[in-house]
Parts: sequence; structure tokens; C-alpha cells
Amino acid sequence: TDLAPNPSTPPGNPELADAAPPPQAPAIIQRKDYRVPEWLVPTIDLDFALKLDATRVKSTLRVERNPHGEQGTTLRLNGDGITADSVTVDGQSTNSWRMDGSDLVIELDGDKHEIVIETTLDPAANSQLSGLYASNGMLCTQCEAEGFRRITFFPDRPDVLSRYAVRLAGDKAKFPVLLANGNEVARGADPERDGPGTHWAEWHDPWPKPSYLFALVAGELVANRSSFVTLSGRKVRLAIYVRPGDEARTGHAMESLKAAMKWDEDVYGREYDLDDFNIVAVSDFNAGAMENKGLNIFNTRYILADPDTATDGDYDAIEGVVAHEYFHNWSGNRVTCRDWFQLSLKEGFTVLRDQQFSAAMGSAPVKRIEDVRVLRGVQFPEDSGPLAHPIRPDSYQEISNFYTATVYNKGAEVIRMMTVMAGLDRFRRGTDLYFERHDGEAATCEDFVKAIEDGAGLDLKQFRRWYEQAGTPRVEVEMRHDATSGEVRLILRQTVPATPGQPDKAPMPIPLRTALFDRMSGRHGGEQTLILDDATREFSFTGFAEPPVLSINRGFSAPVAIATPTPAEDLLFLARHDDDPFARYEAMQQLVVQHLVGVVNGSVTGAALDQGRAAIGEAFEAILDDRALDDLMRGEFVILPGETYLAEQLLVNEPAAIHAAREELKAWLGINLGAQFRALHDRCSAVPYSLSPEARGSRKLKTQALVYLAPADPAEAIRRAKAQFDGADNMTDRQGALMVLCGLSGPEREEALAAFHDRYAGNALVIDKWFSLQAGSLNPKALEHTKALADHPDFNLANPNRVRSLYMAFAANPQAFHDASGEGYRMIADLIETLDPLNSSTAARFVTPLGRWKRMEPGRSALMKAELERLAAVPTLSRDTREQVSRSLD
Ligand code: 0A1
Ligand code: ZN
Repeated sequence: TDLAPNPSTPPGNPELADAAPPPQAPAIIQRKDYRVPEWLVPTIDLDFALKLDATRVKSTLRVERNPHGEQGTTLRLNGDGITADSVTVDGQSTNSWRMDGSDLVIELDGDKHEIVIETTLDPAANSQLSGLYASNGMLCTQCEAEGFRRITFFPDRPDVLSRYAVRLAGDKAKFPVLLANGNEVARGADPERDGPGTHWAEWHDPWPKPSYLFALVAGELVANRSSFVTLSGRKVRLAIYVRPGDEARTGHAMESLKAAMKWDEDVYGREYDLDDFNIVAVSDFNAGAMENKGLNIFNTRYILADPDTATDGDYDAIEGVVAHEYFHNWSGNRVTCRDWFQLSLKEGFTVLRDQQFSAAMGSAPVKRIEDVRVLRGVQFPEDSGPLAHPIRPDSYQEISNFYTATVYNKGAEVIRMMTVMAGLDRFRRGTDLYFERHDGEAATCEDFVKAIEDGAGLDLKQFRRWYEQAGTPRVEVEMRHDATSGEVRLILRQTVPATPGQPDKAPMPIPLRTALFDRMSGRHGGEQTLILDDATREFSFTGFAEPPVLSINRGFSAPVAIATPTPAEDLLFLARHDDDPFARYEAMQQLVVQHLVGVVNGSVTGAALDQGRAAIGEAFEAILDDRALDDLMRGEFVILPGETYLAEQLLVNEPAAIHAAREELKAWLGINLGAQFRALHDRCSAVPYSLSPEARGSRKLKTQALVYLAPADPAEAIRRAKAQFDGADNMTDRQGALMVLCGLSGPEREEALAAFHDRYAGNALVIDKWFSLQAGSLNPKALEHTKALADHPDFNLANPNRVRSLYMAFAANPQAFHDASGEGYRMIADLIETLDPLNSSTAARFVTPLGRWKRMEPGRSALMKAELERLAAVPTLSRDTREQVSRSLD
């Protein structure tokens, strides 16, 4: 290749510019600094000569000056860790380019030019799994958010949309399958051009797209093929590509895909827009999956399932993620993001859409409970910690740190509130207008809000604060009853807590679905949606001779915390009578939360402790006996609130006390309702395996029964768990039983772990479960076990699934991670330090659990902070990890 002389780059060699970057303060990208691109790239041709350790890329860009942009003379093309082998402008090799940091800058005098750039990559050495990388002998890409610049030089920003024409050539034996976005337009073999034993394929994507949606895959893959006829009668070919041997486990993903395609037509009027829809599953992947246009790339864990290897939870996750990526074709691809601050435009909306879809496919109330559990368990802590940010952030250093529960899950809740205020029909008019107005554009959150406002006929002026302000609003509730007039006055107050960089907050409109129950009849006179849109608001109701029971934030209509405790008797009433299934569940949870918080802070002792337990026991018994409840829902009711959520309710987090109080309650329930739990385990064990809701419900309850029996009667729990494990014909039962055995001690534990490992040796996804079960276990030795597992021959730092299976499970294990010695903290900090140079975006995700030191009791707080400070002193820390560490220490 002709290496262009490059006189303008001191000291004469562009590669040196990258080799040793001078230490400098990290650049902070600000939302307000957005400028339209100076240059557009209407088309790009990419020519890949694929090889695992040396792929050559020739990129041809037709660039045009943007009439709306600044009229400078330089074209800046982003790069990251790559060098140009050659650069030509309008067919001439040129000297008028230079490297500026990692970017390639070309001086151009005209308005339209053709730029050709050649780069060489080493995919096998790409351990970051961003850009083009190798996984098990295949090649694949991950370009969101800024991976395309690791492949070639390009204006790597989502508001530059191009038509892609891609030619892939490579060894026919190693890469029999060659895939890229769009349509395959030609294929053949040209050994003279590409070398002996090669073949090639050409793919054209007719839809202009940003670079983050580019993808290619090359490898030895087999396809599960099917088809779908769209609402206008077009036949779309569907294929799910996996490694040979895995094809039998793709059926559920394929069914989920077809159901999602149909649902998006029925519910949002969205039709698929290419003749092919391809999915590829890869086992080395930093995230869950990626919505590349017409070529979604998935983590194997969200594709592969059969009853022997996947739990019911895995089946649901596959259905949800397959749908999520498919839905992005409209919410993300056809309408994309102007800049990365708008990430929630596509993610919040797409999460809402996948939640709605899963609700429609299964039990809507159970799905709502699960979604709220994730929100409270992950997003609420984020919103009250050092990494809190609005769903539309104002600044970042590294965008991959903003793929958060806030942007995704709170983003979905914010749009869900629009559906509550408008109703689904009017909301649909809003989304129709949004897609119509912005199809083919790179849009903003503001564009979305405006379209909903116009289409649904809502006034969202004040509502926009939900995009601006971080922090979970707290709502206080006061009810005043006048027995003579029968009037009830409900006084609601909101406060939005201060968050980093946002000390003062303004009130936001909070839609609260509310009902007032008559104590005698157990009924209410109709639900109303109250909008709390000021610091304080009062609502008045008439016709109540007796003070009613308040059911508020039904269906979790707003992502807020109700801060006022409810009298236990009212909670018991709601747990029995509320006709909103979420509210009923919530009353049970609240009953337990209020009790456990009291136990931990010392306000509930002696007789009050006995009374509290007795009330919870009664409520549990009623739930276990209630014939009107289905088992899936019953299964939700008997899951105690998690320790992270409990910690959120306390001013000072005392993990050991929270853990002890929760475990003691479990044991008390196991002892006092032992007969019921045994009967439950027997009843559920008799239900044969199927994917019906009834059978799934019984599997959920079966293991829950063991969870309560374990602390109450360990010997019996071991007997039952062993029988469940040995007799299991599905992974849900097997994993549930192994989890219970893992938390106890004895030869049965070791035997079951060994049997499980033997049975599934070589099945990476199941071996991940084997690691997670041990690291996440209630077993008092979980810390020791985790340490030992890091040296297990199956452990592998290069595979993100494996890393997460061990260490995320560990960091989420309150007892082990918060071991008073601080060893848990050290283990995670050591992991971050070792993993960071290999895979910085995965490493950075482990900073979060260490970041919650401020509200921790003093001993652990100091230990956590010391680990963060140790990390901050590592000079070579990546931008990803450094940003998270420094925000956590601020
Ligand atoms: N857009 C994807 C998520 C995603 C983000 C970054 C990735 O690179 C590491 C990969 C995937 C989604 O929401 O599904
Ligand atoms: Zn997404």
C-alpha cells in the first residue's frame, strides 16, 4: 500500500501521535456544545479483506460540506487506536492530512470530495470487544457507541447518516458465512483479487444509518431459518445464526422474534423494512445485544434456550431482548439519536416497548412487578448515589458509562407516565406523529416530547423536567377525614433530592393512580389519576362516613418513593382487598419493608417485633391460601424485598444488620408456616414440566418454598432440594435446588455442584450459572468460594459473561461483598485494576458497587473509599474506569 508522506505531523510519524499520549485532563463533553456536523457523508463503501489477525479495510467516503454547518476547510475523521496506511482525496494520494490525537484531519478546499482510506486491524488482539474483533474463530463487530472509529476513520457521531455498500472477502473454509447490514446483492469467488481459497459477498443497506449501526459477521455458522409476512403482505426471510451444534436451542428466540414483529405492527403500526432480518449469537460480547440494521448481534445468553439448559427467567429474558432489539428498528434506527445525550430517546422508548410487549405475551401484573423490582433495586440506588444523572445527561467523559438503568429503565418510566396521562389511544397518536415527523432523522428527546404533546394533546411543559432533573422524587401523603361532612382531604407533598451538580430541584408533575377504599365493603368508588404538579397539592373527596384506606401510585404509575409509612392495618387490608394487583403486591412489600426497617433501626423490638412478624405471617398465609391468585403472581408475593432496596430506606446502610433481620424473618416464616411451605413444595412438585403459566408458576413457588424451609429446617431443606435436583427435568428446578443446596453446608452441596459441572461441561452459559450460584450464595463461605473460583480452570478474564457470572454475582451478594474485613471490596478493586487494560467498559461497570460508600456505616465506608482511592492512583486507568472512579469519590 502507498503510505502517504505526512509532513504536517510532528515528529513525522502518525503512529507516534498515539503511542504515548501526554497526560492531560480528561475531556468533558457537554450537551450544550452540540454543533451540526460540518461535513456529511451520503455514501460509504467498505471493502474488507478479512483475516483473524490482519484485516485490511478500504473505506471510500463521498463527503459533502453541510450547508447548515460551519464552513471550515478541515474534515475531522475520528479514529481510535488505528493508523491510516494510505489516504487519497479525489483519486490522488495526498499530503494534506495529519493526525490530531487519534483523529485524522484532512484539509479540503471544495464542497464535495471522495476520500479513500486504508487501515489494517488485528481483530484477534482486540480484547475490548469494541470495533472488529474475533470470538471463537469468527469475526464480528460492535460499533455502538464509538466502535466504528476503531475500524476506520469516520465522523463517528450518530447524526451523520450514510448509505453503506460493503464487500467482505475472506477464507471460504474459515468464514463460510459473510454477513453485513441490509441486502446481500452479490457473492462469488475472486482468488486473483482476494487470494486462494477465498470467497466474497457484497451487502447494500438501502437505509441511511449512523456508523454505530454498522455490523459485519464472518464465520462458520449455521442458521435457523423462518419467515414472516408483514402487514402489507411482504415476506421477510428470518435467520438466527449460531455456532454449529447450537441450532436446536434457537427455537424460542425465533418464536419471540415473530411475535415481536406482529406485535409492533398491531400495537404501534410499525412494519419491518428489509427483505431479510438476521440475528447472530456470539459468546464474547460486552452487553446483551445490539440492534445493528438488519443484522442484530446478540450475546448467546439472550438467544440460546432449551428446557434442559435455560430457566423460565432465561426464556423471558430472551423474549424481551429479542423484542427490544427488533423494536429498535423503528425506535433507534429509522429514527435515531442526534447525539449521545439523547440516548434515552431510543433506549427509554424501546425499553417501554419491550416491557409492553412482554406484558402482552405473559402476565401483565407479574411483568410490572418484575420491572419495578429492577427499577427499585438498580435505578433507585443509582439515582441516590454518586453516579446519579438525568435520563438526558448534561455531560460525560466516556459515553459507554451512560448505558445505565437511569437512561434505560427510568427513561421507560418517564414515557410510561405519558401513557398514564394520555391513555394508550392518544399516546399512539403521539408516537405515530413522532415516527412520521422524524423518520430518517437523527432526533432529540425534545422532538419526542413535542410529538407526544402535539399528537396526544398533552401539555408537557413542566413534564420536561423529568428529562432534566436526576433523583427519585419522594412523595409524602397526609389524609384528613371529617366525619361530619364525610370529606376526605388528601395532602400530597413532593421533594426531589439534591444530586451531584443539581443542588436545587423544581417540582415535577407526578401522575398517581389513586383509589380510596371503603373499609366495610372492601371496595372503592373508582380510580382517579391525581397529578401532583407542585411542591404541595390538596385533593378533596366526599362521601366517606369512615376514614377510607388509601391505595396510591397504583400500577406504579410514577417512578417515585412514597415516603410516608402506611399503618400496618391498612397494608393488611390492601394486601387482601386491592383490586390492582400491583398495589396488592406493594402493600405486602411495604408491610415487610416497614417491619424490617424498624428492626434494623432498633424501633421494632420485643412485643412490637412479635406483632410485626405475626402480621406478616398472617398476610403470607392468606396469600398462600388465596385460590383466586395464580401461582406466578403468588410467587411474586412471597419474595421478600431485596437488601439493596431495604438499604435505600435507611439513612445509614448497615449491611450486616439488614441481612440478619431479613434472614431472621425468613427463618421465622419458615418455622411458623413450615407445614404450608411443605405442602406447597409437594403440590408444586407434582406439576409436570411445560411452558404454561401454571407450570411456570409452580416452578417459581417450588423453589421459594425451599428458600423458606432452608433456614428453618436445613436438614429437611437439603433432603427436598436434593430430591428436586436429582429428579429435575428442567433447568429452573435444577438451578433452584442447587441454589438452595449451595447456601447450606454438607456433602449434598458438594455432590450437586460437581454433578452439575460434569453434566454441563463445555456449555458456557450453564457453567456461567454454576459460577454465579456459588458467588451469589447465602453460604457463609461465599467470599472464600469466590476467591477459589477465580483460579478455577474454567474462569476466563477475557470472556465478559464469565467475568460477570462470577464477580457481578459476588458484588450483588450483600453478605459476601460487604464482609466486614473489606476483602470483598479489595477483590472487586483488584478485578477492576486487572480487567481495565483488557476490557475497560466491562471493568468500569464494577466501580458502581464500590461507589456507595457515603451512606455506609463508618467502618465499611472507609474501606470502600480506600479501594476507590487506590484505583484513582493507578496512572494507566482507562477513561471509562477513571470517570466512574472520580465521580464516585467526589
Ligand atoms: N443499544 C444496545 C445496547 C448496547 C450498547 C453498547 C454496546 O456495546 C458494548 C452494545 C449494546 C441495546 O440497547 O440493546
Ligand atoms: Zn436498546
